[in-house]
Amino acid sequence: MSNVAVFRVVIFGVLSVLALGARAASDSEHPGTTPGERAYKGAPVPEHLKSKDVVTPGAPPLTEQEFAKAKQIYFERCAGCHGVLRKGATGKPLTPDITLGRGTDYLKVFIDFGSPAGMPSWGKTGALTPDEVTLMAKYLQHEPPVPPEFGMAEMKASWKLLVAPDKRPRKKMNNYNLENIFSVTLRDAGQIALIDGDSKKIISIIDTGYAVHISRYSTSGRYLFVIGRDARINLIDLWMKEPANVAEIKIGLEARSVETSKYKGYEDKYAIAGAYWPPQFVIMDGETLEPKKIVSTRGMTVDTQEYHPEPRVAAIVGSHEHPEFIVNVKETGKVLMVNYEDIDNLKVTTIGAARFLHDGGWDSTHRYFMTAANKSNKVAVIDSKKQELTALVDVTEIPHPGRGANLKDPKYGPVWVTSALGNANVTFIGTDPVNHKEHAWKVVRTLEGQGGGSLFVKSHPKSSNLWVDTTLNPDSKISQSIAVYDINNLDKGFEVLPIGEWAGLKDKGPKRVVQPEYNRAGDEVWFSVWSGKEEESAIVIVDDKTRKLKAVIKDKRLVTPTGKFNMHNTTYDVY
Ligand code: DHE
Repeated sequence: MSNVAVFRVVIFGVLSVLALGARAASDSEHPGTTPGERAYKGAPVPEHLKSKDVVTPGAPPLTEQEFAKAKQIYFERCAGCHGVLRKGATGKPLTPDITLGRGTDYLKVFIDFGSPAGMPSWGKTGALTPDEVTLMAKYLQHEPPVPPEFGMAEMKASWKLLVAPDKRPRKKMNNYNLENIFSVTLRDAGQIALIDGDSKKIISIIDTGYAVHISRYSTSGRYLFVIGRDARINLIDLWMKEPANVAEIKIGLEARSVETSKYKGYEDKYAIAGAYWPPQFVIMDGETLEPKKIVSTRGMTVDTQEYHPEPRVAAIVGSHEHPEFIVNVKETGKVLMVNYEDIDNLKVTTIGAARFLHDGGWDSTHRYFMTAANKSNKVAVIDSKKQELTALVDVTEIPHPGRGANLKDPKYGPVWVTSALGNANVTFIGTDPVNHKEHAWKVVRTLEGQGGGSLFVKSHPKSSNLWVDTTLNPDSKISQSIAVYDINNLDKGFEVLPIGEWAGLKDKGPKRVVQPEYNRAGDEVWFSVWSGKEEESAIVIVDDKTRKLKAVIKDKRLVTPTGKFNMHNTTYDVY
């Protein structure tokens, strides 16, 4: 299978519960792909299983136990691509109006053998037994069970104000240099590690949500917000002697994004979180997480203008130009600019972009939000000042920038960079419509990286390096190393640093190298070396100037480290 085909399988078809700690998948499930790759699309949050079951007339009969088992398999393996309601996302729709017509035998063949469009061969590879394949073929002809909604009453019931604002310190009570603190996702532990970037020592390990995902900071840098895939948000007060949780809430059954208000005059005032299920976002008080306003994202798609019942909320950024949150709605392909000046009379500007909006970040001026519509192979440029779409830039297969990287291209001026999951391209887009008008919003340069399966790129205003990971590449040599380019000599190609090897881990493990992140000074780059839950992992720190190994952080508490969020760089959008 070609590299591109492998990545298609990985990205669009593969669901696994491994990285969420439920069940280990054997390597034979998808030859040539690592468990981490299989895990990437997995979205199995157990609470979906509380859904209401409907047995559909005309569909093959199933016992209660069979229905329950099939439902579990569906949520663990299929929902990430086909959607909880099976209306289709990156995978095809699988509602009974389609599946009943196809019938059990047809569906069995599809599940058994997969498709070139990216459906994995679940039966052939042994991931599902023949009985399970038959069960799923029957189950798909029934109405999709609908997980429960999660409104204000449920949010309020889950909300815990552990330390009220008036009981919190009035000044910083510790000696940490907060500007250089890192919040590190310990994905399978459901915790974050707070690491002091100066001493490189773990300050504390703090319990967070299930399969914890990302961290963001309030504008003052005092509060840390962490979101788990189970839609639990933890608010951590970094001024306490021992930073700890001061509030907690669940905003749905499944979520990925959290952000804070950044506009002048609203610093630390609001937080927002976006859910995958139910499809909605919620604005909360920034100091207590008290939920204030919930907004559903259900609605019409940007292109064919059909109703989509499950448009998930992907990346959210806080605008610097207006008192607004900018919210990516994935399946409808819309970017919402949510004005928080008057929450009771909420104004939302809806910008049509392209379907499958996922991740993204600011250009260097913090005016333009550059965001990937990944399955559409486009980067949307949103002008946060004028509140409009500036451009939709065509890129190659499956852009995945994280927040992207900003740098000054010697030939084309300021550019924003993304790598890709589907191929080795590292794509530069011009971002300066004033002094480099002819290059603005155009792909000005495409470098060939180590391979596909890249998740994150990173640079820093003080650095002349551009770092590109290849975390999900099926070749372990590539997934365990990093490519680094000299920005002033881009045609020279990249140097490869064996970060996984430098970690010196005792277990064999996958040692995937993921998400470069700079320290406050911009002279060190931190990488996670991400192995399995039972294996040793590490953080490897490289000197940015010399590209030599500077330090390795190893600790038995560092279980499956992935994202790392430096306080200064995250708060001020330095990347
Ligand atoms: Fe993420 C960001 C969704 C799997 C690590 N991830 C994001 C964002 C979204 C998202 C929408 C943008 C948030 C924002 O900016 O507000 N991620 C998803 C998924 O739906 C997906 C594909 C599958 C899933 O079931 O969750 C997924 N993500 C992963 C991983 O497997 C990663 C590699 C490891 C992990 O810790 O889970 C992973 N995602 C990250 C990281 C960021 C992120 C580190 C933030 C990058 C940054 O620099 O801001």
